[in-house]
Amino acid sequence: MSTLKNLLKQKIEAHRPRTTKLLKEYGDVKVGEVTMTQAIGGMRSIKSLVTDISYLDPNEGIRFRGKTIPETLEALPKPEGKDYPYVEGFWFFLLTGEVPTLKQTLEVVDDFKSRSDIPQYVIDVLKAMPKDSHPMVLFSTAIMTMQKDSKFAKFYEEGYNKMTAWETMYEDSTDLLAKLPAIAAYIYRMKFKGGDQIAADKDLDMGGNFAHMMGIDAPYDDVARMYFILHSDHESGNASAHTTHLVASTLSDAYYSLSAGLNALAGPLHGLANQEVLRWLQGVMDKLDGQEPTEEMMKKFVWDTLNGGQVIPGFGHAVLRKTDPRYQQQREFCEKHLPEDKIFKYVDMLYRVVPDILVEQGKAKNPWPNVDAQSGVIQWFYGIKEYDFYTVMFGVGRAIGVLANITWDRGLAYPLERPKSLTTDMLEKIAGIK
Ligand code: HAX
Repeated sequence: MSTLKNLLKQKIEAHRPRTTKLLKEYGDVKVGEVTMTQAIGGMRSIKSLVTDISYLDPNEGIRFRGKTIPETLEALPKPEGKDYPYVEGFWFFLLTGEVPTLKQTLEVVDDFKSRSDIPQYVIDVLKAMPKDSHPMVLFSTAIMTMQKDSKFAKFYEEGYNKMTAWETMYEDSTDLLAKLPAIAAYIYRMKFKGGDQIAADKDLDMGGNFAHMMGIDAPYDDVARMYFILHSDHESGNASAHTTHLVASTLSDAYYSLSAGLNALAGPLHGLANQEVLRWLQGVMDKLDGQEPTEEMMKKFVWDTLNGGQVIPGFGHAVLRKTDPRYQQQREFCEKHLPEDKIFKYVDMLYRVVPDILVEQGKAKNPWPNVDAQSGVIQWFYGIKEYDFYTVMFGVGRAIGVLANITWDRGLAYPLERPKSLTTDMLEKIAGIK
């Protein structure tokens, strides 16, 4: 058994009694209450999910295993001469809560390499898909295609055991993660580079290899490492994480679950927002016909968008009430590597004008930028101008978080998810108006 799997086994076994005690001895203790607004309004903030992998504070932003983003990036081992850590070490950290040594990290790097080949049938299916399929459809389909190889599904068929079920979930999750960067790069080059594929370089780590297969030079390898880590996990309630968890709770395997989660990520209010930011900005630039927008012009575009009944992509959040630290991290990268970039300047201008306008409009509870406001700019700068690919890269990152979560879901034997619904009549009776 690998060091990571062995440590994970110890962690899961040590954690189980905590969950069992809470359930058996404190099962009736109230965690919170549900208001009418929450029942009708998308279950905002109802405390009904449990994860120890990350926690999202409305003001501070995300902590992975108790560490802020800067602390996480600082603590994890990095490839020599690089600014951002190995994604493989981050996977170890999310799963176990322990910062791996370089040796432990390199063991995961090797494990990923041994699992990273994409089956030929996946390529055949991708090539057979309609040419105008969205990259997220291709990505999600590629994952579904591989379900036939699920070790968890086989384990279930051959005699399921609740205590060891996490092991095959972990195996499926690792198989998937190891393959996702190559699948994503394949989709990109098939769809946008005339099918001119670049073979993986088995000497490189996950981030380095992704950059290599995309055909983009350094420091894009660091962009990939940063991007995958920043987009990985945002606790359990966001649509992609929640969907993955919900599907996994039916004892579906990691392939079905992740594919479903990615379909949720593909919505414009969620992961697709990063392509929408660039699309919106392109619209602004087209209207200006090459002219540099002033702040006054930008304000007008923002108001026009709001008055047209649309949201400003990249701003607002269901939980956060301050600027997203994932936005800040990417902004710092831009300041270092692309301070003079035209689109970065526009995005920065948006940062100056949008919050005040959203406050003046008085609807959005959080007027500040989220992760998606900044991420497209970096991709555009390094040559990925096909913005409908951006959510696929978000998806590779998000997979790290949701797969770690469903492995733990199995480890702690979380049950089938099944909230209760009411009718409008019943709500009216509860409100005392009927
Ligand atoms: N522009 C305009 N209006 C906005 C807004 C924005 N950026 N953000 C929120 N609002 C509006 C909402 O549409 C809502 O209006 P109605 O009352 O007319 O329905 C009102 O403000 C209250 O919304 P809220 O409670 O502040 O926000 P929600 O929890 O309902 O939604 C969203 C959170 C992220 C979906 C929302 O802020 C939004 O649509 N933002 C733009 C899209 C975006 O950037 N999505 C990516 C979010 C990060 C993420 O998940 N990435 O994957």
